[in-house]
Amino acid sequence: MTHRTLIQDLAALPDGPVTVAGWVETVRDQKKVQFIILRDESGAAQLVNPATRPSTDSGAQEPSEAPAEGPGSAAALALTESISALSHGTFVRVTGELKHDERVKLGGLEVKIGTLEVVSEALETPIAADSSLDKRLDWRFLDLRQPKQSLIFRVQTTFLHALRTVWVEKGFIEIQTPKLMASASESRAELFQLEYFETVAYLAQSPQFFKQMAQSAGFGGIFEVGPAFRADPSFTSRHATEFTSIDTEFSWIDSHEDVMALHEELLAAGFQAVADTHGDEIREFFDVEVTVPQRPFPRIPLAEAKRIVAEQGYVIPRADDDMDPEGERRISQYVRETYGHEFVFLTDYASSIRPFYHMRHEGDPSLTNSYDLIFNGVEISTGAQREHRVEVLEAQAREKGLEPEELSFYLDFFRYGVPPHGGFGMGLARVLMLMLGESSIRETTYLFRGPTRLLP
Ligand code: AMO
Repeated sequence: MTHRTLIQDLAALPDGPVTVAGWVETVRDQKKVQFIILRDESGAAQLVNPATRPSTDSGAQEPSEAPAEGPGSAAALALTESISALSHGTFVRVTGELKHDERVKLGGLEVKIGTLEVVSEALETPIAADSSLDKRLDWRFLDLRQPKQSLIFRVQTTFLHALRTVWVEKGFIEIQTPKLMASASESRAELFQLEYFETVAYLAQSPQFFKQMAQSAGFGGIFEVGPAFRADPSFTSRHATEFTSIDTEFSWIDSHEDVMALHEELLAAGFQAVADTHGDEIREFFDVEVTVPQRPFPRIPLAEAKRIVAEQGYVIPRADDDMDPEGERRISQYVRETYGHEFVFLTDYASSIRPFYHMRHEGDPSLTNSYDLIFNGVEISTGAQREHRVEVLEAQAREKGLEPEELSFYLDFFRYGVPPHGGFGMGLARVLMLMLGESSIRETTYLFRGPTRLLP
């Protein structure tokens, strides 16, 4: 392991010898002095070298007369030359003397370079600050070197860690469900099919069936953070063909109210951790204030939400009665103005627009015990109580045009005893996009996959 001090830790060290390593962000090569801004994963620092230039005087020193070390030495000359030749992005290892100096804008400290080792040289960067998003994605590894970009994934780490802490404290089990499946679990329309030896397989659209299986297995509560695939040909800012889904499912619920309560608890913990750990940096880089959502979040039945939006003069142009993105934006704005909240649960979706596995209202089968969670104008999640009575489940599947034979492995989960249960699925990149005020999940996905993007 290279012995090095992380740049963020320099501030706490006394003046003296240090080793730092990272990549060259800028070089300022002046006649008498050279400055390098060196960056590593933790921050940036200024390195300085008093330049030693080859003498152009006629009375130049003979090499034999040059001092063995220090200013004017052959080593000093070589160091100056190698700094002049540094290209942006080159990875270097530097030993030197740390000196705290309030006059240095960057962190109030500086490292006077003793030795500089070029570890890996960089070609000229193909992207610039004003490159298009598509070009930045082509060169994602270079794009991610910007502190603003890597902050997104540090925020993601903190967010997921906070969620995991809540689940683990509740005794939930983390599972990994297969991504190769023999059937669809959501809509057949968005299914990736692939050759699978003598048959075909499908990429999992969601862990839906397998997270429910864990309830049959008596696990009580489970969670999974894993990939989900949708053969969705759209190019919107919120759709990917592969995305990370945050899923949970748990037993002995009375209704979707219990699912929403866990959902609120998880999000409040996640936002609290992000605000505590990264609030200042997020303000600096994204100009956004991360606020911890108050619980309970507002809840509005879908029919009521549509009425509110219609009163504003917006008629949702959809035959299927669902909300559309503009409707989501408008209801979110209404909730912000009325309740001062960034989140809203839209509840009681019509059975006609929900999957067969959603439980329906006791006295009104036209409605389901389900919800969508809208955050700052965009749907981030769907949750529901599940139908656990096998004969009802079978009837609902048939009603949706599914053949119970196709689903027999899933229906079996309900034939051998299963507690009432529910859960939700939530798109990680969407949460991050909205939390950070970004305009697309392409920015908040490590490597975005869309209909025309399979690289890098
Ligand atoms: P749903 O299909 O609504 O529900 O998906 C849940 C959440 O996953 C995210 N999401 C997507 N993110 C990026 N690109 C996509 N193409 C995409 N599709 C979905 C969204 C969405 O809200 N099994 C249910 C969940 C459940 O009931 O537990 C399901 O998959 O944030």
